Amino acid sequence: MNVPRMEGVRLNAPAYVKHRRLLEWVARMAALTEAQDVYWCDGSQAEYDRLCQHLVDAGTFKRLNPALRPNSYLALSDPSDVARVENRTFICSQRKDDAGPTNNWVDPHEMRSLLETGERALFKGCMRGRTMYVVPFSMGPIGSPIAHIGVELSDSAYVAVNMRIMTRMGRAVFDVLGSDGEFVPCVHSVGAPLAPGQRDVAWPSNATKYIVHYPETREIWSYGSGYGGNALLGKKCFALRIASTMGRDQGWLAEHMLILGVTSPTGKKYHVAAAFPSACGKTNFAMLVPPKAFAGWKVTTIGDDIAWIKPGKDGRLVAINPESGYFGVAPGTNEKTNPNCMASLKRDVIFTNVALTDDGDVWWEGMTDTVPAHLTDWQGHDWTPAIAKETGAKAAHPNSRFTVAATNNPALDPEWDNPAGVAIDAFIFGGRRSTTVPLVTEARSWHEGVYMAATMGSETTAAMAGGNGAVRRDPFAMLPFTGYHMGDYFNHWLATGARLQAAGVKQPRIFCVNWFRKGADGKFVWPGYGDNMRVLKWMLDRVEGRAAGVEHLFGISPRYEDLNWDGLPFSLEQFAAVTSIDHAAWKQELQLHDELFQQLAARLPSQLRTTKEQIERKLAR
Ligand code: SAT
Ligand code: MN
Repeated sequence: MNVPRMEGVRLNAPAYVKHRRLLEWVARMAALTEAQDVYWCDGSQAEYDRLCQHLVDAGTFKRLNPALRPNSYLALSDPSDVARVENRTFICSQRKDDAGPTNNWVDPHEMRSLLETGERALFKGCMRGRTMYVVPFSMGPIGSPIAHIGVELSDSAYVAVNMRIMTRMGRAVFDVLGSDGEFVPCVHSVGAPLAPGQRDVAWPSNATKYIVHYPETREIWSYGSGYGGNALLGKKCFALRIASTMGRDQGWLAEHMLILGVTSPTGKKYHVAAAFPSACGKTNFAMLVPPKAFAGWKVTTIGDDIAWIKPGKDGRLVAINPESGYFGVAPGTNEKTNPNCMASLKRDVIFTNVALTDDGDVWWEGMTDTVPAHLTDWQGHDWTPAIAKETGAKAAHPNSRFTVAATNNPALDPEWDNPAGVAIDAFIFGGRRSTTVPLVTEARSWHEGVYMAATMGSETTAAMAGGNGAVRRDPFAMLPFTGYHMGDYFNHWLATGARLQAAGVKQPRIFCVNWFRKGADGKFVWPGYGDNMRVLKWMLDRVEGRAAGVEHLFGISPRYEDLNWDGLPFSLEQFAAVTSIDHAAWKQELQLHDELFQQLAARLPSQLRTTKEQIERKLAR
């Protein structure tokens, strides 16, 4: 085959790459970015080890004490590059209306001029002095009918090694791609070209950031950040923003959902997909350890962040986890809140922005009851409990993260890698609300469930730059991740339910939960974590038609006596504190629903308006 040539740079493509369009694109991007050289990742362990050593040599990684945390590293980012940047995230569809009012939109021509074609385009020469890594990856088991392929070009070795954990990355992807397979092109630069002889910094990045999606041509361009979802483009950019538009066009769903398996003591297995905003406990829920009173129940993890859901052979909705690792929030993770996660983190981990102990291990707020006497904090400064008390400085950044392979998880579901996916029995939607929203509510119909999910609110967290605890509407936990008009997205969900019904297929039940109600003392009332099993079991019993509950304003909830309280002292008063429905608060809540509906009015499905009117009528009585 005739391999494209480039001025000055060698393409270095391995002989097994037969995809002409891909080769031409890589050559074009290397020329645009003026990368110093091009390296094709094969995904091998030897390559991973080599790149990690390179990152150690560059000062980006610190190797942790191998006796305490074998084969693990700590990266400290630039203090200005610590979370997803929602206000710098763009959906550049041809028409502004298709991006909708909840997305930042820029005309694609204008954006291309800014990034690629204009005289001072940001990507021109942005990789000078750096290597361009070609990172081929499959979102989902390689070859699965639910999976899709992407190729990320990045000038960050940190991205390459994280992508190896988070996706099925490497040579096998090219076998699936063949000479003409479909892939989503993803271009990423930290935006920090090096002049000849210029010394690099440990965490190169740029104050100017653009996280850009072209939904029609299914392209991703990311500039200026090296952190998480801004830079690991398989995750939010592809698996949610681009995939949600693919799903709309092709009749499937790309969702911000964990997927778990639950096996009952009689051996019956259920699969549940649950949507929560970032940093609201998806990883903990996906790895839940049932309390002692639930002996015989077992929860297993299929995914902790994203679900791709397609109609299976029998018409039921089947889901895969498109990822192969966890990029989870470290603070608050400990032996009590998530023992399976702590076990997963024993070795082979990349930690980012947690604190370093004096013996070369990691620590974060909430990891242990006893706080170490001295640490190096996430900004590389001395940290002691006394300093923290005085300045409020956190040892670990609130959005500090671990990257670890799913295969490290002792609770990994045997089906997690099954290309056919697992059939979904129930959907759960949950926000972080200190008031108003009850512990659990079952929707009486698919459209009532869509209403609940669509109007969900949540207090913002450190996962988003600027997150400060204020309540915002976060429909389906997808506000920052839906790649098209949110009204169309609601329509797509309604249509999915209607399709199931028309095919005579049982629709998954829909539930709405809130683990985060607070008491007058400002503390969480519900114990959460493993005790969420109590609520999960009620939901599965509802699916089986054997649990009771009461109907109220907007759905069905359990009474005190409908939940199993074995082993948990939880009073009726406490139960009331997490389940009460305050009519005055709900009147206000419905005004917030109304604000969202007004914003989306042009494309809002009428069923949602009707559902809202029904609730309002009941409230007025
Ligand atoms: O988007 S990230 O992968 O950085 C984490 C999140 O917000 O869920
Ligand atoms: Mn997430």
